[in-house]
Amino acid sequence: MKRILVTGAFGLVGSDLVPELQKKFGPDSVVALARETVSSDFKGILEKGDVRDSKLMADLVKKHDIGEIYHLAGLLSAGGEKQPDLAWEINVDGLKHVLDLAKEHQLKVFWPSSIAAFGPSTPKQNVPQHTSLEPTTMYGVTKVTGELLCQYYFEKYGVDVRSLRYPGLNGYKAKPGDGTTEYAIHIFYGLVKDNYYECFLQADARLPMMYMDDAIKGTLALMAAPSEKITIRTSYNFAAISFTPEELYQEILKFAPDFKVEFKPDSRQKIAEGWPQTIDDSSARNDWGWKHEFDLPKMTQALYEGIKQKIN
Ligand code: AKB
Repeated sequence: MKRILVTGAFGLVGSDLVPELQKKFGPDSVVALARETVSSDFKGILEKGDVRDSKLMADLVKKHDIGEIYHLAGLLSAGGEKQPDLAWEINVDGLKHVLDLAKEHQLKVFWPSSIAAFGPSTPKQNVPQHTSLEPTTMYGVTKVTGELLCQYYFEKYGVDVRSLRYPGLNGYKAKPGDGTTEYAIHIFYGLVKDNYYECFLQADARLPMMYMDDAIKGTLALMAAPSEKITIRTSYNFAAISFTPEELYQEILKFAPDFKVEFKPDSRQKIAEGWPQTIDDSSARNDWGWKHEFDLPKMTQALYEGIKQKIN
């Protein structure tokens, strides 16, 4: 069997996806590519390098006889605003290298888009699959560009590339990245370490969110679906729950009544205001049977237990 390459293997999604892929296909079938961070307990095939290096990427595909790539490496919304040129290079040039390799070697590709592809002109509620995509962050611009590139490579070259517009994903295996929805992970570090958290979004900043186990399940289901079921080749709307920082805080207070949160919004609040609050993901549900399991209370418990165990 050909191997699977995962870029951004130790990021928020990669840290959960790589073990699942290893479990499903065997540890020898997965190659983890990291730029810098590698978790100390990692067991498996490891490569170090940068997705901007097209020669390195081509060499890896040949060396490991790669048949599939989960291309997760990327800068997030807040990080992208600090370094817009770097965001473009990693998020767009990196994806283009992967798609070119996919065209040459008939690789199957997963690439994540994001709710950041939406913007202020997108409806706030129940965003339909086909809608206005006018983001105001560089991260969002790279996601819209990436979606169109994916569709182009599918239409023109038959590349089997599949994508999901990830909402805010909440997991505990990796440290949260420099994003906007990531407050929903940081808050648990505040809880466990200091019993205090200063939130960088307003109390009422409602955003689409999902627990990581659901995201991994959905990602694997999309990749396993027969090609004829995939009707969207830009990126599927993908949703589970939506909540505000205040609602998450109230959920935590149920088991940690002394926990204190103060709301001191910074520049990330403006990013959040440009994104929708709820998403219509009926195409994903109808085409390949997407269904989420984790609601807010279940996600809160899982994150609390996971982060508590990690810190202690
Ligand atoms: C971010 O907030 O930048 C990311 C995302 C929604 O893609 N978590």
